[in-house]
Amino acid sequence: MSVTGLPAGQWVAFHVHQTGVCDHNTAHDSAGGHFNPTNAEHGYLAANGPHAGDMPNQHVGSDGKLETQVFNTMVTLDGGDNAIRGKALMIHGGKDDYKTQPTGDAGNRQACAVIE
Ligand SMILES: [Cu+2]
Repeated sequence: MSVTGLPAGQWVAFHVHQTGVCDHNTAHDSAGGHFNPTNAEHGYLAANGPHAGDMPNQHVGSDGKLETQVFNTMVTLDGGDNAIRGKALMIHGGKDDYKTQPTGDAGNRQACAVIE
């Protein structure tokens, strides 16, 4: 994945959100909450977490560019309750603290894309 124009030089949260609708005019609220087919708590540090859509924070370069590969074993592309095709990938303006419910206190929604 390669994304440009992000908040430069900082950690940002990265999640799968449950609805594959990215509406920049409403700050991507259209994408709903985190993808969470097992009704878990949010975060790697939560006793009953994480959400299937939780993924590690990512670091954006000083040029505002993020290039990364993330392997999430809690989801599949197609088939089953944990399939994410048609859901949304979201990058936030702040980092995920891996424990605050239900969002990790990750800040606003900077970038959104539908998984095809
Ligand atoms: Cu998110």
